[in-house]
Amino acid sequence: MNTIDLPSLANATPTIRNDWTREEAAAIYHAPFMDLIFRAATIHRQSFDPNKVQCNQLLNVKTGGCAEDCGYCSQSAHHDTALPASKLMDPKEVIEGAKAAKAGGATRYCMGAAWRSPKDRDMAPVIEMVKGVKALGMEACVTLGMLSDDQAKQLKDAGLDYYNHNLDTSEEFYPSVVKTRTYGDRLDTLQKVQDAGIKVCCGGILGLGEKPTDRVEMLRTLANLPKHPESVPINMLIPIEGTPIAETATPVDPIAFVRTIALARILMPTSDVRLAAGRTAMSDEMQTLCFLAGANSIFIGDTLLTTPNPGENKDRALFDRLGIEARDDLGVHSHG
Ligand code: SAM
Ligand code: DTB
Ligand code: SF4
Repeated sequence: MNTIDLPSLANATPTIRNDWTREEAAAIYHAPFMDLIFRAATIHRQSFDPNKVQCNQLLNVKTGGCAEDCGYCSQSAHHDTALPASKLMDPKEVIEGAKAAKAGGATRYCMGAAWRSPKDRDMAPVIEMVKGVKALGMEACVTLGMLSDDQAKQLKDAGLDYYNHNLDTSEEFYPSVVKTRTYGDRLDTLQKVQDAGIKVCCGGILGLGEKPTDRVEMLRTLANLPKHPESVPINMLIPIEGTPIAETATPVDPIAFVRTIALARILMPTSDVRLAAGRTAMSDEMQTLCFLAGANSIFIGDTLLTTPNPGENKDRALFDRLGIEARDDLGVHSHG
């Protein structure tokens, strides 16, 4: 018996809603798997070419020593993870990294700094990085922690396209994951970023010990924001020795992971849904189901921030098996 509405293939207009109820979102997540995937794949095709995947590359521009206590993170100063802390990188080196990423097929360069929030003196070098990436014709994304309105405006003026700031899980479960800030702090920064006119990249992690309801509620919170985040990364926990969550976490059921991707696609039909961290531990078949369920974006390259990623050869082989191509957001090929 179908428990969710199956969309007509003829209906080519996605419906954008910001009023999803708990019950509606939960019913979609728990629907019979075949119905769920069919609905998500149909909605995916209304806005996207299902054979194209958007490619991002990450660089950690400031590693470790972070004042926040996120229970999953290798970079928190609260955990003993054997990751040496380093200073903010020289913008010139960062721009060299972006050039290499562009040559490797990335259209967006995402720069992460392990900060609770940037200090005012950090803004000039970060702005130089953003301008350098933009000068290469790439999209620029940064993730720097909490921002003030003025810092958001400075980043917008520098040409920043996206700001990444994840909710990670539900409001209810959040205090079990992070104690040094609140869900409200997170929502505040998201609002500042949206107000400054920067696109929002916001998603979460599965595998923290959360319940299915926490996954559903996180996505419902994102979908019920005044404006959907343009980019929604869904990470699978990479267990890091020395972090509290790695000690208690149990592996995520791949089918439940795919359900979460499908729910993100259905609730936010025109957003890019990213199959983010954790792909080294996923089979090709699991990643394929994620693409079928509406994931249309990945991180490419050998490393994420501090952990390994599948790398170019593996991803090229997977794309070839599936007939998937990198999405040409920069119009490189159309200009010959
Ligand atoms: N410091 C910034 C912040 O927290 O907003 C940005 C960097 S933080 C590393 C970005 C995101 O990476 C986190 O919100 C989380 O979703 C993801 N992440 C961090 N460590 C992870 C891990 N071990 N496994 C999977 N995802 C992880
Ligand atoms: C996101 O959601 N995932 C990325 C990016 N946004 C910044 C980071 C993944 C980090 C994985 C763990 C690591 O490499 O340290
Ligand atoms: Fe710091 Fe971000 Fe890691 Fe949290 S996830 S400890 S804020 S770097």
